[in-house]
Amino acid sequence: MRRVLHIDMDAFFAAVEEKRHPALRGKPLVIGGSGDPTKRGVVSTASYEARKFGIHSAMPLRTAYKLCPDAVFLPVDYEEYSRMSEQIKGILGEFTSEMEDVGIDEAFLDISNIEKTPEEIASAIKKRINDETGLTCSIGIAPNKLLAKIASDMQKPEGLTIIKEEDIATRIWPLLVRKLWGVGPKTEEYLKSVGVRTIGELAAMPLDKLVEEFGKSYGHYLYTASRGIDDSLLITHWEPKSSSRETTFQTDIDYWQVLAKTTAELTKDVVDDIRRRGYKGKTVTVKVRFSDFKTLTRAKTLQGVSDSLEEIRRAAFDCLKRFELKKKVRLIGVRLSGLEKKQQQRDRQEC
Ligand code: TTP
Ligand code: MG
Repeated sequence: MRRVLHIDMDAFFAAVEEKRHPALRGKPLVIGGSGDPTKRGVVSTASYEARKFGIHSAMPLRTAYKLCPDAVFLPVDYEEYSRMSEQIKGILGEFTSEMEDVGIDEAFLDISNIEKTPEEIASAIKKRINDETGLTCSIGIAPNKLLAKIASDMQKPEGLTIIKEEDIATRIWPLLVRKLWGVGPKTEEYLKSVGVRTIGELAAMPLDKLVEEFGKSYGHYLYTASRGIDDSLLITHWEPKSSSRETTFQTDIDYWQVLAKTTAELTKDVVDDIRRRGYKGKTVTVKVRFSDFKTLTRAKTLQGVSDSLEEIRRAAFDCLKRFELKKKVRLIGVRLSGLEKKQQQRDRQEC
C-alpha cells in the first residue's frame, strides 16, 4: 500500500511576513501587488485574521481594503518567500529523496518506505519546519497524491488529516467537486447545471455521460478521480526548461550603462550554466522590475537553439532596448528558455 504525504504551508506569504515583523502577529494582514490598496493589484494571500473579513487570494486589493480598512497591506517579496521555500524543501528532502516539488509552499513525499506511523512522520516534519523557520504547515496523508492533496486542505491551519481508502465515501464524497484537482470553474459550472455539486454526486455519473460531455481523457479522469483513484507517481526530477539569473540592485538604478553591463554579466552566467549542463536554448527573456515593483518582460526567440554567448547577448540587448526606462530599476533578470539537450538535437537531425 502506497503512502503519500502532501504538505502545504499555512497562509504562506503572510506567515513569512509575520515571522520577520512580529508586531504584525494577530493583525489582519494582506499581501499583494505593491502593497498599496488604493492602487491596482490583487491579493496574493491574506492571514487567517484577514480571511475572517472575507478577504481571499485573487481578490482586488481595493475590495480587500473596503472589507477591512484596518488591515495591514504589504507588497509581495518573492525573493524572501522563495528563499524560505527552498529552506523548507531542503528540510523535506532530508526525510526522503522521493519528493515532488509542486509549488512555492507545497510538496508531495512518498513515505511508503519509511518505517514510522504517519503521525510520527508528520509531527517530525512539522517540528523541524517550525524549529528552523518558525512557520506552520498542514499535512495530508493518503494512499495517493490526489487524496493527500485534498487531505492537507481539510483541517487548516496546523492540520494533520489521514485519509484511507475506506474513508472515501464518508469523507471525500461529501466535498464540493472543486476540491478535486483539475476541476476548474467551467467544469464546476457545467456540473452544477446538471445537478452535480459534490464529488459523490460526480462519482454517481455514468462514464459514457462524462466522456460525451468532457471528452475521453478528461471524462475518464473525472470518473476515476471522483472514486479517489490516482496511480500517478511523484515527479522527483524536472528536466530544466529554462535557465535564469537575476539581480536586485542595492539602490534603484537609472544609468543605461549599469543596466547594460549587468545584463551582459547575467547573460554570461546563464550561457555558462547551460553549456556546463549540455543545453542550448531558443528564447531570451529580459525581466525588469521597477522601483514601484511593476515588473515587465521582453522576449526574443532566436532562429534556432544556440549556446553562443555573442548571439544570446545580442538578443538580450535587443530586449533591454525595448523597455521604456522612465522609472528607476530595482531588479533585472535574464532567462534562456526552450532548452534542448545537445544529444536530443542530434537525434532529431538523424530522424
Ligand atoms: P496557498 O497554499 O493556496 O495559500 P496560503 O498558503 O496563503 O494559505 P493556506 O493556509 O490556505 O494554504 O498559496 C501559497 C502562496 O501562493 C500564498 O501564500 C500566496 C501565493 N498565491 C498567490 O500569489 N496567488 C493566489 O491566487 C494563490 C491562491 C496563492
Ligand atoms: Mg498554503
